[in-house]
Amino acid sequence: MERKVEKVIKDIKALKIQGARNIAKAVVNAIILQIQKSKAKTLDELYSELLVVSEALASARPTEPMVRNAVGEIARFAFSQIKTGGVRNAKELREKVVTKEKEYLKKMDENAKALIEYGAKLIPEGAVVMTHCHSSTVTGILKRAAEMGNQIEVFACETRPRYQGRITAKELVDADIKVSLIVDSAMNSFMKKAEICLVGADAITSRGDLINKIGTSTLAHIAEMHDVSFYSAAELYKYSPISLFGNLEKIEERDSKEVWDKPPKGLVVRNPAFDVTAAQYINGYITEAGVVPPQSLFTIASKQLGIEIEKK
Ligand code: RUB
Repeated sequence: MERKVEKVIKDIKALKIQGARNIAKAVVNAIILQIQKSKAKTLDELYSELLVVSEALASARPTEPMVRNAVGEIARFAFSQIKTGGVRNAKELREKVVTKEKEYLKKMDENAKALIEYGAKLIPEGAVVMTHCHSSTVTGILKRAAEMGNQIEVFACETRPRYQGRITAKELVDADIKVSLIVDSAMNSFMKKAEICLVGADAITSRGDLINKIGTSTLAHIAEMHDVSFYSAAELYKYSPISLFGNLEKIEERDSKEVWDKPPKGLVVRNPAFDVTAAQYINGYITEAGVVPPQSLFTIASKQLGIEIEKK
């Protein structure tokens, strides 16, 4: 494997690259790099190399369907090109895979742009917005809302143990948006001031449940108690097709040292990275296809991903 690709895997594991979109983009770019540098001489060799690198990149963080959807799509594309004679040799496959991956990146950007417009319009004038962790999609929406003249105020939860909320706070301060960083346990106190909650998404199940940074479900439950609307900004590629077939999305459990590096002997420290927010707490998903209720996401996303339910 290319050194730079190994470095991408290391950086994803260490959260130097974080957030589902950033991870998916890094993965697609890493595949482009690997394939461009590939010395494979035959179609089989190149296809195997693509599968090996895809598997290594996709397993760097387990709870990331956006990555799995991206690598799955390119592997299926390469396979069909080989099987239908769309390519005659490794050179042609290399070129087609790279072109397809570049188109994928472009599509991701277009999706994000469309989604951000819908999200920005959804935020009430001068609203106080609560958010959690760091989602590039959410900060994109907040910055666009401010750009449109909406004088929003944001409360960002710090998001222990890795404090990704600080990334959000810094990004918003740099964009001249009024923002306060709060400890996670202050969620309830500040929810009273909020009009809307906006979080990102790592995975969405066929039931419309949301998997996002640990603490998201707490935020959603508190929002419900205070009658504050709760939205998740998620490209349709975050939909997890495996959930349709009864497979639970695996919740990543990270190194306990992130919570306490030298705990007393015998103490068990748990560190799940994500939690599940039931669809009933979610007013809507802000997607590139518009703001959709959790119950419809499965249908819309399946169409986009080309998933067909078998008719028996
Ligand atoms: C990040 C996180 C984000 C989603 C969405 O967790 O939970 O809300 O990934 O981000 P981590 P985006 O920091 O552990 O990766 O909208 O950028 O895809």
